Amino acid sequence: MRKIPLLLASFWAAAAAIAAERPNVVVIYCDDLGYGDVGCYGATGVETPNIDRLAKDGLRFTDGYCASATCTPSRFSLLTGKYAFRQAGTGVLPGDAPLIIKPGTTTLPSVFKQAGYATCAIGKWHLGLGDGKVNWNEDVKPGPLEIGFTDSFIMPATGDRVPCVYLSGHRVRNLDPADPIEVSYNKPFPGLPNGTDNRAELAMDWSHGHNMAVINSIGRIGFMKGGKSALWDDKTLAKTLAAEAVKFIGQHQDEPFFLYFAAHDIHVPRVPNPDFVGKSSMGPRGDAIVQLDWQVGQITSALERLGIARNTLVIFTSDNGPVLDDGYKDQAVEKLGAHKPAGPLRGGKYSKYEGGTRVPTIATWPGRIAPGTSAAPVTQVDFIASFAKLVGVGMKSGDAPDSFDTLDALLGTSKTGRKELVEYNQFGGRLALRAGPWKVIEGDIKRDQSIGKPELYHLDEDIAETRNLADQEPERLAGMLARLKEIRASGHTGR
Ligand code: NG6
Ligand code: CA
Repeated sequence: MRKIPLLLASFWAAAAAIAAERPNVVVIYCDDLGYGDVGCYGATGVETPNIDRLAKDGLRFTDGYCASATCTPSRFSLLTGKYAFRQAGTGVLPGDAPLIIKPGTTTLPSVFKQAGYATCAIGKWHLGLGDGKVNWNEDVKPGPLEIGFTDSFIMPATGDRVPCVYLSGHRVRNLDPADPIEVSYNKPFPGLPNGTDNRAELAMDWSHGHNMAVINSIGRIGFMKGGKSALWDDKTLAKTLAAEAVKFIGQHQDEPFFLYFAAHDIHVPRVPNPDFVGKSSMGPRGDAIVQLDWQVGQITSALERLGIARNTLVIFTSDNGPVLDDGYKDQAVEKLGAHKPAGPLRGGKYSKYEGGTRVPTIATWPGRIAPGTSAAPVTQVDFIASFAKLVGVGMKSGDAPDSFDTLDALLGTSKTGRKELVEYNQFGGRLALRAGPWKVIEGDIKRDQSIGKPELYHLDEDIAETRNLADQEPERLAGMLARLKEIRASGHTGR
């Protein structure tokens, strides 16, 4: 036998040991949950014991980021490791949009699949489906199953966008072929109620938008006809998704699995189950947080009951920052009280400030991640490269072009994290760059012309981004803006 140099041999042994761990990985991806919306991040007006327990047993990040201040681009980046500004058409999608991740792309689930994992997507999808006009009455594909998931149970877009049905694998669940589904985002179906003409009869009034189809007495975005037996029930949505998660975990308890649990909460329309109504002091938005916490409890207690909690890494985080009135009159503003949805941060969903993209981020892996708090900057764009490392899968050049392996920071063994990261707001195509404590925000851009002034903040001294230091630090400003230009032009940053 050829002699293997000692150093190399021990490197291989270490790599094998890491790959051999093969923990289950559960990503609990919340919708519109703000930095200050849960107990362990300072929430008042609502209690979140299950989420707080994850933080107590695991690592709570003070500087965890999603990739964008809205849903679709954040999810795109999470699943592909690519900044969404690099691909046109990755903004908030209508419910009839084609799939924006090309089958064959290396994705977060495909990495786990390659490592032999069962991989499942449950909940909100919002990344498009099909490759043209979808026929909801046939196999709906490509979708999650074509980009690396072995199982899926999804809502096609959002709770407020048609079609309001679940897709189990390729098929609309409970569809009666005699009552086929038609969807349109520009033309109403004659004779069906709409949110403007039938406003007085709505169970929840809208404040802006959400006046097209009326489904379950709630106005939605987009028009839909048929599929009556397949419609979801808003009140049981969370319970349905949690039950699917528990089912998947039970079925795969004896093999490694990756579960992407994309909760609908706390996105609009906020229609919590009667079990949770009135359980916060903040009306439906707060009650939806209680419902979200309950779902977390369903997942963690299933892991414990099956004796696999110690072999499971749970990551809890959100797709973008908080919003109060997002188009329905659900008292989110009126009943807010002292609660601060974005905690100390400025802005929220749709915003270029920290409230848009800095989100609760918790990693729990009993026995493997030491409990505590970490100030290492981490971002969801890095999940793919980091987990590829964790499960011992190599990636080709060009895969996940903005994803860095920051596994050590995610597991808490390094406090370094990202040296720089991009925060993206699809509105105006603005980018922000955080490097150490500094953050630069590009001026607004319209038709390739800069129409606003860039801003510069020192986040350690001014977490609320109240003092724009652009004029005081012209060189730093110029340097960071130049770096952003480079990041844009280079086509990749990570790998
Ligand atoms: C907006 C919707 C908002 C929400 C958002 C997407 C209106 C007036 N507003 O256009 O309600 O659906 O899109 O949210 O229709 S996200 O979390 O999926 O990005
Ligand atoms: Ca969202």
